[in-house]
Amino acid sequence: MKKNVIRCVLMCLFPLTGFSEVQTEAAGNAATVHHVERDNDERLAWWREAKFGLFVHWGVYVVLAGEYQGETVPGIGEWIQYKKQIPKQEYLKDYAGKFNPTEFNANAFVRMARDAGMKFIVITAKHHDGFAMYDSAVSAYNMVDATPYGKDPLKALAKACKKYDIRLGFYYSHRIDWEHPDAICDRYNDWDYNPTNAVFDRYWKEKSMPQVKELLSQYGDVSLLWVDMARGLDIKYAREMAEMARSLQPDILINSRIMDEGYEGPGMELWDYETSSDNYIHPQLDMKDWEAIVTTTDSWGHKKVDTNFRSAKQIVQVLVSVVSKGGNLLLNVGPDATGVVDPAIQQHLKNVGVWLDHYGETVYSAKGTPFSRTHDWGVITRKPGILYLNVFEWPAGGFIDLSGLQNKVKSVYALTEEGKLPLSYKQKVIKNTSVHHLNVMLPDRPVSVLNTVIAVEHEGDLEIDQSMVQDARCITRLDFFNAERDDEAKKLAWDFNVLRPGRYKVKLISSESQHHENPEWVGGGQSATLQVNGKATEFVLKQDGVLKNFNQIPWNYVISRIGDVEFEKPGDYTLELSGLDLAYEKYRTKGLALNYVELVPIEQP
Ligand code: H79
Repeated sequence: MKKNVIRCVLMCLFPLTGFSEVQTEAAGNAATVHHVERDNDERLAWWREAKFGLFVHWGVYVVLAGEYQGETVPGIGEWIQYKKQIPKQEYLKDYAGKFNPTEFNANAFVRMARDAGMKFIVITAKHHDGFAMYDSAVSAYNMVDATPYGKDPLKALAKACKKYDIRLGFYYSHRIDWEHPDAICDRYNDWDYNPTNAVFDRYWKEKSMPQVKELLSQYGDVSLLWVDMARGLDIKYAREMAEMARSLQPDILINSRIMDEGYEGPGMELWDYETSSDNYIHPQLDMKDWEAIVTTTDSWGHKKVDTNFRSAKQIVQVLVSVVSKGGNLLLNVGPDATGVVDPAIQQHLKNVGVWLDHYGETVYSAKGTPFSRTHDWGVITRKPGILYLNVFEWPAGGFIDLSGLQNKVKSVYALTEEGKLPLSYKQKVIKNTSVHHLNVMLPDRPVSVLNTVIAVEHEGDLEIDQSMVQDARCITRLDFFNAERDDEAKKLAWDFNVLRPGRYKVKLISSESQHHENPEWVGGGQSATLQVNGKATEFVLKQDGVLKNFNQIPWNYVISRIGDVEFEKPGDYTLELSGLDLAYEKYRTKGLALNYVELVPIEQP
């Protein structure tokens, strides 16, 4: 049995009938991140402060813009050549041959990122199609030699980045290349090429390595080498590329996709931080050095029909959610064939930037939440001596309860455009325990339509008692990653301490699967057992509602009512779920992706 228990207490501001002993042990965190010695604190320092960067997917595919021979092609736009098996010669002549982004303005582009509050840009220098978006002497399949544009947009971008003090990184598809006959590997170009005489090593030596060398020696300082889809790539290649990159740009950062996602073994120290799965935000809290990559539409590369724009509010919520989990956000835009980002996205980014101007201290240089649990009203970030409560759901009672902050609070205020707005608060120790409890009266209404930030300044070094799991509305969350798990027996258990007896509704909140193209709720219809202190009830999992999910756009949370429970008197209880087919693997796509169980008090008549 995996021992990973959280002790928690159900309580409320309303009259309590009693308290019992609370054990104060910190919850473990089921994060699957590998802590390899990576002597990289110095070069990561800027990245840990920056928090927010712009990802840019731009290539020949935007000339097709998601349409081929009069048909709209579903799915991510930059894969259109692969999906429609477009021959290399046709791709070159009909699409590269018509790529003329005369409206591309590198200065304006970098200003857009800067004004959105972003500190770095990562642009596709070569995506899987193999087309170099710069002036490459290695292959004529490039922007200068093969398009009517005839210029090197990355040169202009590098110059503009320097001018505006924005760091630059290059995305380079190191393994997949649909142009090169020797790049035979998983998802290769099997419509033009026959693998019989192909030698991957030749592609590697003739194109992949030399092009990365060009990018890292002809564009000034390059802060990031962003590689993708290593799947099956021999570790010797990853090592060779990382070593070359560091020899040319000693301070460069390399993301984890330089090697197989699941790879464990010698060489793991070659990358600096972990990129999570596309459009996937880890459920775990405060992980070490990771990055979420998130689209602003449903595609990375521009598509005509792709107008499902993320709002400024969604972007801000994703950003602070990622920061609350210790990560950085790399937010993608896809310029079109003229070189321009959709004005709607530009407007949203501008609004995000204005918000960050006023509230950025909850983001820049901030660390993840110190709590081992999530909160139902929003997310927490922190800096030395200060916690930031980012309030997504305005609590009905007009206050926030926060238990477990053991330090003496010095002041509580809302950040506003006019400065600090002091808020009244009370701090006390919960009876018969050593757990501190903070009650903050919120302003009458949200201060910001995008995200209101409440700062809690405290004395001394932060000390958290993880034993409480409750919030202002007595709703109790039992997070998946805090459960005691027995995967073989399909059992999850949480021990907690009930202060306020009564009847509670039990809701199970899970996510739709992260499959990008058609989100799907996996796990409905299964029957399982809910057990509280030995009293078991069966339930069948069904969808009783959905919650818009600010964490894992574009997948919803699904709510399932699984029963009611009664806590007759104060004391220790165990809640157990058994028989559920759960998704346990890292990205949690096979089975039910359980996020948390919620206990919601049923008002007594
Ligand atoms: O660059 C963006 C994507 O193009 C790239 N990573 C981000 C940052 C990416 N590479 N691979 N994938 C994403 C996932 C691959 C999905 C696939 Fe398919 C499933 C490829 C073939 C089957 C999606 C569906 C694309 C074609 C069909």
